[in-house]
Amino acid sequence: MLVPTKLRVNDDPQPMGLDDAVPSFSWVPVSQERGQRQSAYQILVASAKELLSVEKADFWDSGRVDSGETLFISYAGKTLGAAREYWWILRIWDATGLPSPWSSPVCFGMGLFSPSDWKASWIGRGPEREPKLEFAKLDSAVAAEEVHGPIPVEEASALLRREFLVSRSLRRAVVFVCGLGFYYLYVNGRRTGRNVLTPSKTDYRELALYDAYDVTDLLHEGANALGLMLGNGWYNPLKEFWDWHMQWHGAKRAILQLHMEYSDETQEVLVSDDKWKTSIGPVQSHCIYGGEIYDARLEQSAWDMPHFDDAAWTKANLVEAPGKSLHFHAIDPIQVTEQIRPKSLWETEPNIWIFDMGQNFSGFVRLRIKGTRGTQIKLRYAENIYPNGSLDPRTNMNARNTDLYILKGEGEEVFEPSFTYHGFQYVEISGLPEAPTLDSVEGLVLHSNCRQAGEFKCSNDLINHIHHCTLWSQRSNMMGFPSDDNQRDERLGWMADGHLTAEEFMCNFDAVRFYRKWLEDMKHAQNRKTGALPHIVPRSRFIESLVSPAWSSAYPLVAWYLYGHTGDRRILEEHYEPIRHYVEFLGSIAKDFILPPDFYGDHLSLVGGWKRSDPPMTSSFYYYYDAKIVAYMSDILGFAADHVRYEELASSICKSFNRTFFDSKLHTYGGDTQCELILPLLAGMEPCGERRWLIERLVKDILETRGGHLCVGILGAKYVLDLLMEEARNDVLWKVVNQLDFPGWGYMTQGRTTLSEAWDRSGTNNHVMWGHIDTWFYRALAGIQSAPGFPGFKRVRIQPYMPGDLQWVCAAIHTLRGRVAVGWKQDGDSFSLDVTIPANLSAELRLPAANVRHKCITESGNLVWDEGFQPGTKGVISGEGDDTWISILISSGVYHFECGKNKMNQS
Ligand code: RAM
Repeated sequence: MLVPTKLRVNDDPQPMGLDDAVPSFSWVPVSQERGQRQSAYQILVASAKELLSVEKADFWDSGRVDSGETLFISYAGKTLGAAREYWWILRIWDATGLPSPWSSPVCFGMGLFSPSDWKASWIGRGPEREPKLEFAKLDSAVAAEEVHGPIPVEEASALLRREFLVSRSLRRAVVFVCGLGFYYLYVNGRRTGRNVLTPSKTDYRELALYDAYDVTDLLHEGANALGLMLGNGWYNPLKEFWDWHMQWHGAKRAILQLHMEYSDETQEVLVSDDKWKTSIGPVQSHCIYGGEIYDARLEQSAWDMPHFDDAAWTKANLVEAPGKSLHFHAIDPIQVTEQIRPKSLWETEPNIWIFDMGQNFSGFVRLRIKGTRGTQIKLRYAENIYPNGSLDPRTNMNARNTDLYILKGEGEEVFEPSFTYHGFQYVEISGLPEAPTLDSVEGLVLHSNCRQAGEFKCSNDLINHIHHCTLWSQRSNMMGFPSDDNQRDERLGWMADGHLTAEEFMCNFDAVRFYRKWLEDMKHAQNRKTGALPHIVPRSRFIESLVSPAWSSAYPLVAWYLYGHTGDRRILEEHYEPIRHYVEFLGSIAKDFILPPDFYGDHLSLVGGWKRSDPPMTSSFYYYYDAKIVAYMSDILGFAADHVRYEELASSICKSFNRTFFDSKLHTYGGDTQCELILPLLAGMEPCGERRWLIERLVKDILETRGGHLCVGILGAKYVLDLLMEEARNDVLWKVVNQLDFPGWGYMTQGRTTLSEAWDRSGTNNHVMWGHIDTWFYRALAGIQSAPGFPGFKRVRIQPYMPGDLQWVCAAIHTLRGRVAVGWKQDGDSFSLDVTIPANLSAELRLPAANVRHKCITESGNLVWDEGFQPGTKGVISGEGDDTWISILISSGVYHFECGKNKMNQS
């Protein structure tokens, strides 16, 4: 039997606040038996749990739909109401026509779809109107001050409160809220949800995001109170970081709407308006880069409870909306995902203590402390220590990463900052009333809480270490958008860092909502007139004169990767036009299909004598790659004319590219560097007949000239992995990956717990942009791939590369269609392979012929391949030369293969 599990609406297991009138439904069918396929499904949607039956479902009964599809089934029932709650169930039929039982009911809550659904006003402490500049200048608050005079920035957190009466029995209450930069919402003194630094950063001029919480259980009949605490976040930063790092958008502000449905079927809506009152909070100063000053003496106890005396508070001001639109926060929110106990602790000077957390991460520590009122405790965070054990904050650059806590002196006090985060391994604490212990602090790991989707382990410690470092760099840099680093005064959505690691992210985490949000950010960031895209997203600053397709092409690339990972056509539909427009923009600045040099080029390359934008081919390579992506997209979407047009464009770019960069006498590209070979070969741009030779040239340079080392920057380092894997030269990558000396992943991660910014370990200790190596671990060493032509793992390919000196690999990817797992072990001449393929899917197993030569393969005891005994077995030999494999087709299920000497043959 086949049973549906993991029911999701819009990729969310329990959404609350959807502002999509046509949500989509997905599930994962599971079965104990092999080869089970779904043949049909039926979905019911109702306005109440009790109505979930075929006779009663009042919103949608899809009827029995003959289809094997399990993802993104669009809602097609009655119009869903704003702020309403719905329930759904599902049953599926297997290939024999046997239906599953109905699933358990799952709830989904709708949000506020249109501006008219919002009855609330934006409120805050700032002036009603603030200097608004015309588009071109809006990114410069410094310029704004020149025109309008000084702009005040309130450094303290803002408190907003409102009391109200619940007059009768409540059936359901849901609140929709956005507070900028960040907010915490309290209901009758209790914090709602676990989100921190919420909502995720956007370009606020365009878009802000609201959260939704079911607060039914927090309210009661009688007097109730709502409290909001607002922090500056990315919205209202301190002046010292204007304009490049952080852009000023206005004073803190919030909007809130509470929908109450009573048991007697009546409804009431409470909104943010000028009936709210405001004060400042105990957070005296705060900034993402700077840190936080918290004066516990200024806490106003019970300010978020009813009957609090707010006579000294002032009326909240009605203020302008921050930007054009307000949408549901449809991305995994930033939350504390793990707690870490410090590894060691020492005193560097009298009463200056250093805690070593043993791991570099994003977040902060929670400090437990007792002391007299007014005592000041300082916490400084950094990635490094000096040889003498004292804190080395140099990689923080201009970010102070310092928190200050002032005690109120009332028993044990607990401090963790509210509106900042730090990238660190060490925290220095001074001012403590007595010597601390390891229990005085715990580390709180903070990031967008995307479910971990990858598992990887193998018998090689170095590879496990690189995987560990990649995973932690990735976790440190998922902050509502992919950030470059987590400690210095950047932490920005640098687009190359994001696209170079997107596929690694998709192996390791459930990436769908995260990247869908980032793609929306990119759409908003585009210059609608010219089609140009910035280098950093989200960000309300755009310097159009700096052209960097290597960064801006994150838009086409990430859309394409996400489509490949999910098979979700809507991604293409939603982003096709702006991506096409971007390619047109590139065309408008090209001369004879060649672009001016990329602003950054192969960033942090090791090629001596290169300047920042080298190699010169970088931008034109991306122009070609992007045009190709548009050609693929248009083909899938059925835009035939566009398909022809962009294929032709790609071919014109390619010709011009080779005329400009290919040296037909020396038979190589540009200066014959690794990167200049990798880029065109990856895209298949090389002139006819040159491929083998160029690949050999690249391999020779890596293996012979450089003794198994790369000589590339961040672009080359990603694409060399994809290229050589495609070319079945995993042996070369195996050499590269196992190097311990400079330059290599082994060198950059030695003694560290995250990936360094540069091959030579300079810059920060935590940049994720080299992390694509992890994708190679999953795709090559474990061999888990989505079969080409079957986006979204609709069909799986398992093709492990088993180097002689690797004993075992154990890995899995939780795809949207279920968990694909591979474990292999080799011992001398024989190996075993365990494979799990989710129900409803099939897979092609490809085993390198070299590993199975003169051997036989059994599956759970049955012969499936025997070189001497081919007839009747399932394996087929394919490929050519060194790249030959035995191909075995399998359906879903759990398999155990053994490969060894031709025992059967001999018996
Ligand atoms: C650095 C960032 C980032 C990179 C840009 C070009 O400052 O940290 O990693 O993309 O520069």
